[in-house]
Amino acid sequence: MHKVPEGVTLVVGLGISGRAICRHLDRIGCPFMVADTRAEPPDLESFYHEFPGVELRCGPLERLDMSAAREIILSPGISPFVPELAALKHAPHSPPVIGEIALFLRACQAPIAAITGSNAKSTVTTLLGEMAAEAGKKVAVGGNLGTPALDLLHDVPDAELFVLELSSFQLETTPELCAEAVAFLNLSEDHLDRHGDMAGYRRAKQQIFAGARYALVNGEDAMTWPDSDDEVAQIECFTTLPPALGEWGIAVLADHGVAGGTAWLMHGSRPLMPAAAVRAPGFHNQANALAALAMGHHFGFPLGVMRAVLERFSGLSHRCELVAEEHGVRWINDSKGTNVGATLAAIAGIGPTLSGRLVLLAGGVGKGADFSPLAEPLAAYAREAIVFGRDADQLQRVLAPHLTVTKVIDLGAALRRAAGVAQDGDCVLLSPACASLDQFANYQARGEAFRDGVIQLHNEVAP
Ligand code: UMA
Ligand code: ADP
Repeated sequence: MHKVPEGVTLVVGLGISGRAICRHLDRIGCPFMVADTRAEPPDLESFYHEFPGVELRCGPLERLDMSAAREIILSPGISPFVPELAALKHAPHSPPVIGEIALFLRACQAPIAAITGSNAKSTVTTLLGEMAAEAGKKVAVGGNLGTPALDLLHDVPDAELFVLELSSFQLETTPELCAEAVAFLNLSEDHLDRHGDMAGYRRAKQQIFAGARYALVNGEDAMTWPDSDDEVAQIECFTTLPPALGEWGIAVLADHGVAGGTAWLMHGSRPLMPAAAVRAPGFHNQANALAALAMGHHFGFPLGVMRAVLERFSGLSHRCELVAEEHGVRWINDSKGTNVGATLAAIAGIGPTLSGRLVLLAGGVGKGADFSPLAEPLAAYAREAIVFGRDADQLQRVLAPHLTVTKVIDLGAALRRAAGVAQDGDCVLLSPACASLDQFANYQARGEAFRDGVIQLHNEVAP
């Protein structure tokens, strides 16, 4: 068995975060070595180039004696509950095990705004980051989205505010975040293969509240509320319903001459902006806008500045993104719909707007989720579901009693089938409700394959 040398910090994981951990340790002059449980982690060559002379051990952790390490720092993709790491907790004099965000906190000097939830994290993080920049703040935006938190310390050394998207994996290994403001946006099934069950998944996300001064939670989703009020100094909630005093919500205000009135985003009884002025499409993006407004308000950003951001931000790539509209059929890329909750939001957002029906493309790695909540909305709005990837059989079993389901081998075959069945007024929607990793490098690669495939299909049929 190989032994981690006495007093050396062990970095576990050689992905994006692992490399950011290494760069940080390098900068602060802390000796470290790296382990990755995979036999061949990706892009080894660039690691050796960036960190010449740093020891790397690949393969199962059981082959590594970690007991003499000074500290063990985990990447988010590796669970602190794997037996080799869990065992350390009970051994006397064993090294502390922390995650990359806990390491970040030791060096971070500026306030933190942290955002978690099963869906909408990236959208709200981006919106809040843009609001901060527009309000003249020197802001660093990243975490689970874009630049890893530790790299932000180096890239934006004079940051006045860190806006961080944090996943359950990152929060699980962060005991005391102590953020200035946090948002827990929603909770639906995801990552059950890692956390075991919903209780474990929620427990990890609840760590966001530890020591927070201000917390924003979802008034319509009690799973996002903290278990104990003691953890947070001030709590507010957002909702898509008319708000009570102090809440952030949506209300229809009477208009002279307009039947039914106009929907407004509100703070209590104060109208903030017409809901239709939020440029990102769909009702769910109005909820996201409210969350960003509430967080921005806490930091004192002017309403005019925040409105300007919401009026111009059209949404991130791979989230309900219109790729093409040909022969009356819309082709929408929602490759970031990697869980059932996101796909439900896409169906609810797009289905009612169509003169035709949805053709849903779904499948990949289901992460232990229950697909049955998809059946009812698909029966209401879909012409057909075309399923592919590792958990296609499971999707087919759950959906087939409710609508036509066709199983195909991959996304390319799904696109060809969709082109054959879609009719005028329909929308072909890639919103897989699954991770992509069985057939693609990541969700971006899946979304790009969809976009390229759609363009190719249209070139083939063009006269
Ligand atoms: N892995 C091993 N053995 C190891 C280390 C990792 O098998 O020793 C596997 C993991 O199980 C995982 C993959 O390698 O399947 C990547 O893990 P990682 O910790 O190296 O991941 P990074 O490349 O550092 O990327 C992570 C986030 N990925 C995960 O948490 C799985 C990225 O979010 C994030 O952008 C990046 O850090 C920077 O912070 C991606 C993601 O899918 C978008 N996140 C999940 C989500 O949003 O649902 C949580
Ligand atoms: P995350 O970073 O949490 O994955 P994103 O902003 O990247 O969040 O969006 C992920 C998926 O969730 C996309 O498919 C998007 O269309 C969908 N989505 C966005 N906002 C919401 C919401 N408020 N509720 C449910 N799904 C949403």
